[in-house]
Amino acid sequence: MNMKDFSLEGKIAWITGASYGIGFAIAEAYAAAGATIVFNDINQELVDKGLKAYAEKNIPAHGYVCDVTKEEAVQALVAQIEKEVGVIDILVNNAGIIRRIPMIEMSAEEFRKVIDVDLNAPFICAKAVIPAMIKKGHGKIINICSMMSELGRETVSAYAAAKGGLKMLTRNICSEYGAYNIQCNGIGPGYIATPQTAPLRERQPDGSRHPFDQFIIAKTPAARWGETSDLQGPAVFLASDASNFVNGHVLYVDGGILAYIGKQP
Ligand code: NAP
Ligand code: GCO
Repeated sequence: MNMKDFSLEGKIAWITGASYGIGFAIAEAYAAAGATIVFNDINQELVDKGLKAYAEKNIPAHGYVCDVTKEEAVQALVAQIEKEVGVIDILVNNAGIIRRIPMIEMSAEEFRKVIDVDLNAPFICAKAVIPAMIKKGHGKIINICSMMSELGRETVSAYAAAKGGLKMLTRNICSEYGAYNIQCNGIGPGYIATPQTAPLRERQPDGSRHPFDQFIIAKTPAARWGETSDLQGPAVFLASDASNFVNGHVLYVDGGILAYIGKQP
């Protein structure tokens, strides 16, 4: 065992939707492990916000505007990255949205939008990078799954369907391209404190914790929300040579939620 197996020196990592949040934290860890960071976000304002944030961390990131649901735009972006930075070694499908709407009140269009970003886009981005990974003789694809890859809950039907599908897309990429030394795995974060979950953690008018906040604390053995930093080590492991025989796996980083019935009231 050589600890250099955990290094990302000389690798080019593209993390989608990584101007902030989980994607940004993963990119920060990859930079610390030696990778060159490429990220995209949906508009120039967010890309500029990300470039500023990376610069503040002394990370020379390459930022691009791209809506990952648009296949032609993604194909063009990958070609531009290969020309300007180099062939992508590591893809993290991080960009995602959620719409919390009771299913029978959700329009088909709203459902399709979540599926488009959270499931179709990871397919589009993986399809765009795999040919060059095959030529290069290696590649790492990491899909950011969710507790909702395993569990349902009220109001997140589209998101759960997408993240459940993303778990199976992860397994299928493993199955179809493992022979080319491409490893495709998932990370399943638990409940992490980011803008996406901010509405679930808002303090109540009386200053008390949000009921959902209290619920998650009771459902998590660690009795706390995750921080984006909790995902950094697992993400580096799955991007590194240390995980070259790990494929088709979803690594849950959830503080134990999936193992726990929940604290008695
Ligand atoms: P976030 O704070 O909402 O960040 C998501 C990022 O993706 C944002 O920068 C967002 O841009 C970008 N994005 C959305 N649609 C895009 C598109 N079509 N093209 C390009 N970029 C796009 O989310 P997060 O909490 O960091 O979560 C990141 C990933 O982890 C998501 O896939 C999420 O489902 C997953 N996850 C989160 C948690 C959690 O508890 N936070 C737990 C499990 C899994 P905008 O700001 O314009 O939307
Ligand atoms: C929700 C939350 C979750 C988290 C995450 C849990 O509304 O239930 O947003 O879905 O984002 O996916 O793993």
